[in-house]
Amino acid sequence: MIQIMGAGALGSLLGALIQLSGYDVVFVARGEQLKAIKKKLTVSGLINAELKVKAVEKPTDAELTFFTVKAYDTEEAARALSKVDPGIVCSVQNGIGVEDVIKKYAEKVVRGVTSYGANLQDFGHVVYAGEGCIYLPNNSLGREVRGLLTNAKLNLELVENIEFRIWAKAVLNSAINPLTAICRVRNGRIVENEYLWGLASQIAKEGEELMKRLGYEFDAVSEVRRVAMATAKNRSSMLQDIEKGKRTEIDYINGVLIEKCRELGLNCYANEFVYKIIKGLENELTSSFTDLGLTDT
Ligand code: KPL
Repeated sequence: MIQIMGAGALGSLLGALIQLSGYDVVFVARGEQLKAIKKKLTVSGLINAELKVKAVEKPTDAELTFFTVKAYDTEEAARALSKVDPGIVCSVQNGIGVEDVIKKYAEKVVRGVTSYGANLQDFGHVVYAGEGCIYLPNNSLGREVRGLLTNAKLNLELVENIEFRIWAKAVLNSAINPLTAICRVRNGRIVENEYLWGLASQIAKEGEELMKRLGYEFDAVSEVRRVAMATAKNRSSMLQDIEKGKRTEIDYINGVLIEKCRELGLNCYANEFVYKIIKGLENELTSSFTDLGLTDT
């Protein structure tokens, strides 16, 4: 059994792709999303499918659990997993440090990074916006995950430099996500709109400097441009959160970068600027938080 812990946009897409490959999948969700996928899960975009899925509120035993809850839900979801035998827990979340929280509650934890693009169009309806890859560390757990999914139509790649990829993804997210969320634009506009590109490049440069200090060479400005254009039509996960009036993952992306920059005495003004705007928006939009449920990354 393959389990999806947090069947929001990304989780639902991964679960659907795995189930369509013939695997037994259980989707753990909450609230409206749970209600909807109990009836059916619709996938549109790069593929069109309607699936009858096994949808539950509480996690169950599994051989492999994909952990796709929002970064801020990590502790609560990991605690829930500790009540069952989740098998290998594979986090493909956004943000830095989430795997350390899961490790407090689960024995076999592996941190991956994904570039799959998914948007939740409506509860129970995920749009497969971009084919991507799940990068896993080339260690015994990473290899085990790949072994369990050999027949799945899912791009899985074992890499030697997963730490680099985690930081690189966070830097990409730090430049694309807040600006798309603040200006309510799709990813491509970050490059096409010269004012936004000026800011995005500044944020990227701060991330690049930080990564250099951590020992990683990363051409962040070019990569932000490439990823924003490759996902031009995508609405970033932070934009989707803001549009739904939900909390965002800013603390686990720009927040962590800012903390690390301050620790190392590096400039991070552009990151601080967008961080404060997103926190301000969160305060306004979510002053009546009703749903802090398990959602997608
Ligand atoms: O990871 C993403 C996100 O939206 O969280 C990007 C790469 C920006 C794609 O939308």
